[in-house]
Amino acid sequence: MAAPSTRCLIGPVPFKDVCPDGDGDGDHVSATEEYGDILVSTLPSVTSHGVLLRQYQGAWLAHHRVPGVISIQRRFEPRRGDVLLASSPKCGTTWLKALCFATMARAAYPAGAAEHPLHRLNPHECVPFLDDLFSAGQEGKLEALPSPRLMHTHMQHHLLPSSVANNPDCKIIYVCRDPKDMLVSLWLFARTILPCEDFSEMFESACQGKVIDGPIWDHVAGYWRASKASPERVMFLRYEQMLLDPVATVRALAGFLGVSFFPAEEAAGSPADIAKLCSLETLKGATGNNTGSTGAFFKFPHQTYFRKGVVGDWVNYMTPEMAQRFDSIVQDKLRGSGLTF
Ligand code: PAP
Repeated sequence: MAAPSTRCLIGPVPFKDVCPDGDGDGDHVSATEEYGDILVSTLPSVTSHGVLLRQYQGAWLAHHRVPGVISIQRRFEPRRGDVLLASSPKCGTTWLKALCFATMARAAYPAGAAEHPLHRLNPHECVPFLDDLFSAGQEGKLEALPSPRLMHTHMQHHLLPSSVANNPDCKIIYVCRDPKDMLVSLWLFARTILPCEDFSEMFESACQGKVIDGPIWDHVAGYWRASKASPERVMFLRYEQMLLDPVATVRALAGFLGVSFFPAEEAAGSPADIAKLCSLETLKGATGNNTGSTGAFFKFPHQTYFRKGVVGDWVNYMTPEMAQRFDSIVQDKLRGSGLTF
């Protein structure tokens, strides 16, 4: 198969095909070097799920990502047509990346094709993660991507630079999930490679909002409000609803992105092909997800991004009392927003 970067004039193309690992841009000193010790070490800190978190502008960010977030706020240059995926960790990021990539790039890469990039690459290798990229000083890699670019962030909405948050030419797709399932998924994921505390300890931190990229309620509320204010620019998805009807989700994504399926594509079963290609079952079995790892700072094996993918697994890790307590905290924090879990 020809290298996609030379074969396609339009994006998105798999990020890893354009910027193989280790291919740093060399133009910038790393943001960590630039802001790291001066600013970040003065911020309030806590350690949760094996990660040192710093409180920056109200959000609990991984220590190593604070410089990246500052750098995004100062330097990110959006392009017309950019699409930014946003999520709190463990809420369906990997799935959303796969679905949007497959939907947007379907002309170049038909979902039913055996050589589709999602068979050989992890979705995180197809869609760049801005927070890590900027922290590592590798944001220049983004310039090599043809438009429209498809990118991802874990940043809360209020942290986004205005050039993105208020840009009529930049769309945002957000996915959220029952915060109880998110917490369980996060704990199980983190402990695969990090020195994690007991679940009950992480739970206590989370109740105070101290969880990576949290507070969770602020994360969802920010994008919820933005989607209510500008539904044509900010799409708000729920993991649970996506699971109920993945094919309808694919159609909704395509419609939001302005690339609705043509009748001929519908007749050929393109939305269903995309949903199947991006299903947990297919991705779990893909070559690219059974080898290698992802992450500029922590290297998580690709397999760790795929587990059960169900609703309500919290029941196996939380007592009914814990669940009730957490639910009421979240409900309280979201009161008046119109958003409930
Ligand atoms: P990330 O933020 O670190 O990228 P993210 O992809 O958001 O992680 O979350 C992983 C969760 O999504 C896992 O949930 P679980 O631990 O409750 O099982 C994972 O199983 C689930 N997941 C990954 N890919 C898919 C998919 N294709 N369909 C449905 N769920 C998925």
